[in-house]
Order: sequence, then structure tokens, then C-alpha cells
Amino acid sequence: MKSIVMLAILSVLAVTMALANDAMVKDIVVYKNPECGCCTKWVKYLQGKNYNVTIEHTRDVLAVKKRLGIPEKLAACHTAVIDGYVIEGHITHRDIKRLLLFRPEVKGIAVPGMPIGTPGMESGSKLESHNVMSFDEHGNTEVFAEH
Ligand SMILES: [Cu+2]
Repeated sequence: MKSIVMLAILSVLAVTMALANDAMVKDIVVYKNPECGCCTKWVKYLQGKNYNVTIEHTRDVLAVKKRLGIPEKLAACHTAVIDGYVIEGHITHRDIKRLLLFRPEVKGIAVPGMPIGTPGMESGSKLESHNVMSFDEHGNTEVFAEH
């Protein structure tokens, strides 16, 4: 029994340490329309968290979303790729970290639409409650995180 408790403590420690350090991949490619203001704000937010952002401007973000297999109902403004995962919309750096840490068998995660209060969509201290969804290559979706 004791060893199970010890194991649990150790795994919590490992996760905490992994979340605390910056050893994870920080190179991210962001596909966005050059005119998209909230997309640019999200890029600045990531840069503020020490992400190394490569911006790919395109006037056909929908084509990119299609190519990357993002279900239509999960679409947002910008689309990003980091370490083999697709990041759709105004997602927090914490959720990106969690994704890269736990590496679920999904294509990526998405915040559909543009909820108020997400990074790049700030409006005072307001936060529209929303779910971060994960999706796989078959278009199956699941709740990844609730905010
Ligand atoms: Cu946006």
C-alpha cells in the first residue's frame, strides 16, 4: 500500500516538474490571415511565454484547416502546429504544455470560435466559459479541458 502512495506522489512530482520546466518543444508554426488582429495577439502571447513562433501568412486558412484535418465545427481563426500536434484557436500555453506532456492519441486540440477572455481575446477580466476539445483523424472529438 505504501509503495502505491509513494508511486502516486512520485508521478505527481514528475508532472509538476515537467510543467514547471521549459524543456518542451517551443517551436510553433502559426497559420493566419495577415489581417487577423486577434491572431497576432495570440502570437504575441505565445512569444511572451518564450515560444519560438514562425508565422505563415495565408488568405486561405480554411484550406490549411482542411489539410490538417480539423473538424469544421471546431474551427477558429488561426491554426498552429507544434511537435506534430495541431493547435486550433485561442488556446492557453498551459493547455499546449499539457498536450505535449501527456501526448494523447489525438491529432490536436481546439477552442472553437473565439471565446472572450482566452489569450488574444482579452476583455478586462471576463472569461466566457468554454471547452477545449481534442480531435482525432476520424473527426471524433472529446473534451480536453474545461475553462
Ligand atoms: Cu481569433
